[in-house]
Amino acid sequence: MSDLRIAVLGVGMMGADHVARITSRIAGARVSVVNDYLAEKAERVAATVPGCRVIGDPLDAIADSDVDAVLLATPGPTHEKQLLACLEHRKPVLCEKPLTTDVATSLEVVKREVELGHKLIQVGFMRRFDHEYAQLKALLDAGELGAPLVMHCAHRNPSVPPNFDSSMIVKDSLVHEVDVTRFLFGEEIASVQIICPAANSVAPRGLQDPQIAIFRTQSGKHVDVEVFVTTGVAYEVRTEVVGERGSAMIGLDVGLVRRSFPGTWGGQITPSFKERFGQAYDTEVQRWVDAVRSGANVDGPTAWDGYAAAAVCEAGVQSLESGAPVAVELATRIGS
Ligand code: ISE
Repeated sequence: MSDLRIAVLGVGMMGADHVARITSRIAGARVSVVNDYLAEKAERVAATVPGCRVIGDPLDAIADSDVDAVLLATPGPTHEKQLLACLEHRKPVLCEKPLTTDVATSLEVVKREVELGHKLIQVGFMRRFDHEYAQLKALLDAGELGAPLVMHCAHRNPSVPPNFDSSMIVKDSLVHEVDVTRFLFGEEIASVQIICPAANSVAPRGLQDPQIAIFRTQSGKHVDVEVFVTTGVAYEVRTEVVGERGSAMIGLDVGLVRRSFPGTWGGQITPSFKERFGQAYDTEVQRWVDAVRSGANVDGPTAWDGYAAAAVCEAGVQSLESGAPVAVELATRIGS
C-alpha cells in the first residue's frame, strides 16, 4: 500500500512539529503539501521534506489530488470552513483543538459529518494517547480503585503567548482537563465553576491567572483543576483520581533523580507540552494514519468530543465572568 499523502495546514510551532514527526517517525505516511498564511514559513518547512509542495490557499490544499488526508494546525477561527471543506471532499482530517471556536459552529460540523454518514474527523486531544493517562484509564476501567469519586488536577505552563487572555486559559488550556474528565470518567460534565484567586503579579495586566475550575459530572463526581499559565517554572501536568478503594496519580516527572553537591537532589521537569506529550503526539498521529489507511478514518476523540469540550468551555467562560457555577447545555447526542 502506498504512503498516505498528508496536507499539513498551519506550520506554526505545532504544525511544524507534526511535519517533522510525520517525516521522521511515522510509518506509512508523508507530507505532500503544506500551507500557512505566512508563505515564507510554509516554503521554509516544505524545503525540509523531499517532494513536498506549498499551496497558498488552504481550501485548494484540501481539494488537491495529491492529498489523501489533512492535518489541521491552523488558528481555531479558520477551522469551521476548513473542516467543512474536508467533509465536502471526503478527506479524513486530524484537527488540533479546538474543533471550532464556538458551540454553534461545532455542533454544525458534527451534524454535517453525521449527514454524510461517514466518520472523517478526529480531534487532537493528545493526552488520551499518553502512556500515563492510558494506564490510569485502564486502572479505572478495571475497577481497581473502586468507583472513582474525585479528581484533582494541576495544569501549569511556564508562560503563554502574548495574545493569551483570561478566556483562553479556559478554552485553550483547561480544555485538556475537560477532555481528560470525559475520557477517564466516560460521562459528560454537567456544570462548571471558575474561581479567581488573587492574580499573579508578574502575569500580564488583566490576565486572570491562576484560575481554579470545578466540574461536576452528570453522576455527581467532583473535579478540581488549578490552571496556572505564567509560573515561570516549567511544564507541569498532574492528575490524581481518588476512588472508593484507593487513589492514583500521574504526571510526577519521576525520571532520573540525581543527588549532587552541595547536598541537593532532584530531577528535571519538561520545559513545554512538546516534550511532555511528545510520545502522545507520536502515538496519536501513528494511530490516526493507520486508521485512515484501514478505512476507519478515526481512532480517538471524535467531532462530538470536540463539540462537548466547546460546550463546557463556553459555560466556563460565562462562569469566569459571574463566578457562579454554570450548567452545561448539550444537544442530544448524535454521532459517536
Ligand atoms: C496549549 O495550546 C496546549 O495545548 C498545551 O497542552 C497547554 O498546556 C497550553 O496551556 C495551551 O496553551
